[in-house]
Amino acid sequence: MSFELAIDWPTFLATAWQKKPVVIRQAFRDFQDPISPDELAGLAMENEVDSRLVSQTAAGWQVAHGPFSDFDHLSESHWSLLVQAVNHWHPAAAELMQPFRALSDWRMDDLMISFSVPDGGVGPHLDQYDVFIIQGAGRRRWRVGNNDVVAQHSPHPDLLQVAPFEAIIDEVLEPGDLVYIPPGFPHEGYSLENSLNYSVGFRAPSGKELLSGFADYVLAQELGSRRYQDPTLGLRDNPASILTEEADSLRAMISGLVDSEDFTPWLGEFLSQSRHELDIAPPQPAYQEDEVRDALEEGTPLHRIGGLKVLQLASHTFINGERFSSTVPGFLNLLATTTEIDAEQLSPFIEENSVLTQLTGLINAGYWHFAG
Ligand code: AKG
Repeated sequence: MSFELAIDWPTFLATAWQKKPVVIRQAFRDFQDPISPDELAGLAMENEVDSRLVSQTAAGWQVAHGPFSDFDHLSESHWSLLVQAVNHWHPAAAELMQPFRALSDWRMDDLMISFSVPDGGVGPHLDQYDVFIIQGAGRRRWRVGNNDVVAQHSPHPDLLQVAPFEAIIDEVLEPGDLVYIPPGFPHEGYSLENSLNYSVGFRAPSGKELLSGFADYVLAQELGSRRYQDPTLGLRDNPASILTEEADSLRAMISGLVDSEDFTPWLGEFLSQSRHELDIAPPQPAYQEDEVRDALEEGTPLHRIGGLKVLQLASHTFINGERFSSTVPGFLNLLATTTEIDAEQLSPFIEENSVLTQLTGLINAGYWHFAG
């Protein structure tokens, strides 16, 4: 199943992206849910899948974390089941991410799917990332407030909410409608009936995440061992003072590392790591190169596993935190741009031994698999 998103991207980027929330009616015409509530519940029973059940009871807000063994105790209203990174585990649901690739793979986080019964929701909250919430089956009322500074509180240790807010958007979404919400805009969704919602999230790293990630790389690669030097040291009036030029030299030692040629490979490795567990299942037994060639010659397409990040920066390609290069122009570009590769697309490259070796390695790592 493929999804066609009716959106005018240039207008959306100029007027809404990171600026204001908007509702787009019938963004997906004749929307068909790629997953059923039962399948979603099944995923929430799996150990590897991150899921939670949020409910509102007479005793207040409750949160339970998956994996769940059953859902028999649930009432008919006031709860939502939320499953993260469904695109990693459910190929049909992952297709819903495709139209949003227009905004870049590196910013895309995951597809969170919620199933809510009447009055189900996680309460008023805000996120630190951009989200497109698509309405699947059922109808849900979405309220979105302005991005004034709003205090957050925890009605349950695992739930961060904001106080009631005045809505700038207050609409009931129907299947195929979408609401886009930039970071920091409070929002809440309440189901009018049993409903499915699909949240396509775009996450941006914070300065502290970047700094700490780069610091880990500096340590792992044993970079930055050169020590501060001061062969022109003079005498000073105040022995306690750190002179401005000394502080500047010390700062330059840090910025020099960031400005060095090590930054680019680190950035590619860092950004190509997925935040959520991947469904990596290396084939047993491993493929031999001639078996890969035979399968391709028979026309079997290759699928990339859901959520695997394949990014390109400068002359490098990064796959799941690892840097790759190839002497065959176009091969890694094909892997980066296409999530399903047919044998014909690979045919210009596959006669190269280095390509076959690299591709076989990636298949044996569990990153790509033959369809079927
Ligand atoms: C979000 O993705 O930010 C949401 O608020 C969705 C929550 C839900 O689907 O209940």
